[in-house]
Amino acid sequence: MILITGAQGQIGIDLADFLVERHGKGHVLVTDLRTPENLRPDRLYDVLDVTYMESVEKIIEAHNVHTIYHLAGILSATGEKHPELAWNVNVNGVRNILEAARRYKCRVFWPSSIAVFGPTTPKVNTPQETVTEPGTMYGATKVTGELLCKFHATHHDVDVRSVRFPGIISHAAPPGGGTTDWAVDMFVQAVKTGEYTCFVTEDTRLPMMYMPDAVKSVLDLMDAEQANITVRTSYNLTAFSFSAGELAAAIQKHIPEFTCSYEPDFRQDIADTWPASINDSRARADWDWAPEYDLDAMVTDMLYHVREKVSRSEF
Ligand code: AKB
Repeated sequence: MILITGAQGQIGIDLADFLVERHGKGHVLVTDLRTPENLRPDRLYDVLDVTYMESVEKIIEAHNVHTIYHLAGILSATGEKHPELAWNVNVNGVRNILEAARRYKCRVFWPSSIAVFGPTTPKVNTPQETVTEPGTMYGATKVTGELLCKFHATHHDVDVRSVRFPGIISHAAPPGGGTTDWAVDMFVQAVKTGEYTCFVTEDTRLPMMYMPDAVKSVLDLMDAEQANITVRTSYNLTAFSFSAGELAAAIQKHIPEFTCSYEPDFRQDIADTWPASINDSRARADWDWAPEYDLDAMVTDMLYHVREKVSRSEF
């Protein structure tokens, strides 16, 4: 059985679709803190709090789990407001999963983030191996998680693989509590009201990726030959970078009357410490990583789907 933790989150919802399509409904168990209100008949559900080791082991044993997509986690903005929660869920969660993976011989995917980088990291074309001194608790939990992954891979032979995700743009599920959430909110407000007040400045530039590419990266990495995996902390990964102003301009090509204003809040301080662009040549070399969507293709597709959802009052 394949286990997904945090499956109701931004990545989990899309990843579950692909994994169910590929392996069949009976082979993918989606878990989260709560079961969703609208249960889908093509899903196997269970409740799992990854901070409890007993619960993690119980579910792995009961379902004969062999692969874990460990997505349960607290994002950067929420992590700054609730640092203890971020540490408990992100660090104790991944530690429990890795320890259980060692005992039950499971493969693991775990998402790290560009948040492992900080103010002392080179900001442009950030290399794979560089300074990781994050300025946030979220970043600290991701650096710790990466080191735990490397420890379990090298000392206990756990086949754990990871990528440092940039901001992810998706229409299936809204992000929750991230610093890059503006990139999704802007689409929804552009379609719904024609105006958006962005919480970072117009020239704030961050690495980003469209969800289909994020899902593809997870599948490609997990499909790669074990001998090709040379990074056991986490792979740098990106698709494109844009500033808030550039995204607004790209949306205005489709919705000319759209206006965007800028009122930076505490999330600006987080964004300012993150890279503007990422060097992901190692992922490209080791497992042929290549994104399919550029900025214009992503904007066109996002607007199509967001309009559909707004017309059905789903956003
Ligand atoms: C966030 O903004 O917290 C996430 C991330 C880049 O890890 N999207």
